[in-house]
Amino acid sequence: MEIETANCKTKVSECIDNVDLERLSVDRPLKLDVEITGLDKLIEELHKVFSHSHVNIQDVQKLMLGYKSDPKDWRKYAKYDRFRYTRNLVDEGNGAFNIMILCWGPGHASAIHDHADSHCFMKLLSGSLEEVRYDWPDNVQPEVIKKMKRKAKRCCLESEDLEKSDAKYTNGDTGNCQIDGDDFDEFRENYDIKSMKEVGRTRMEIDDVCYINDALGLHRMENPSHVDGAVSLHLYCPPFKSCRVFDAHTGKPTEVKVTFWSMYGKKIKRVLEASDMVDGQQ
Ligand code: 2CO
Ligand code: FE2
Repeated sequence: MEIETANCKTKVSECIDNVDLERLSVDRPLKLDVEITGLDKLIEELHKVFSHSHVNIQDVQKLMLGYKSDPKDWRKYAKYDRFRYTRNLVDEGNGAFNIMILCWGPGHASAIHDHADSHCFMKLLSGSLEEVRYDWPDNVQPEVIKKMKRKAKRCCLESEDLEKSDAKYTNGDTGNCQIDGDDFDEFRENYDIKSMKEVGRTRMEIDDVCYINDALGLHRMENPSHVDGAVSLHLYCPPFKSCRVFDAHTGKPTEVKVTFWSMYGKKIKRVLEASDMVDGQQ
């Protein structure tokens, strides 16, 4: 099935029946056939797109590309912290998605993280950012891959035809269908101490748009400038309240809450919790 028909209104693991996941990464240049005049207009258009039950990934990307960053549109949301990047809620998208502006001070970076089975669209509004991609560590798997393995197992049991189990998405160590995703994680609960494997780097410039989901891997974002801030616009579908961060040296995952620094342009009063002590936002 073509990328154009991939539905990003659902969690990534819920669209695997219809989508060739390798094609979810849209590298080829998109034709720019829309011009969006202002951030409010972009949000209005996104609401229209997400009011349908089926949402094309490329349609969302095209809309985000069609908007040309103008600081007067987003300045009121751009609130920085001295120590780490901030997440500033702009729109709750009727619950189906959310839109936020992230502010990265000089040198600020995220931890390596997943996207909680959601679709993540990102557009650079100011400065520049580097995206560093990683493979999942051997001992941890995203929901989408677990689901594929369960599906492959069912398929094996039904037909006894190992060929059909799509070995690409089953981990070779499982001997194809012997152990399903959850058992497999338990089976290997002792971590292999291995550094996370970097698989690519992309420098984002103003108005660039990129997309990631858990099937495509993990990433960390970094503002490479020691002088300038950077501002990015993010759309997540569905919205999520926690995700996992990964230790770069061991691959060990930790579930962390994601929080907002401000909502609708107003700074949030924060109560310091133990979980705030986890290093960095995601
Ligand atoms: N996913 C991170 C966050 O929402 C930002 S990195 O870009 O996806 O905090
Ligand atoms: Fe991210």
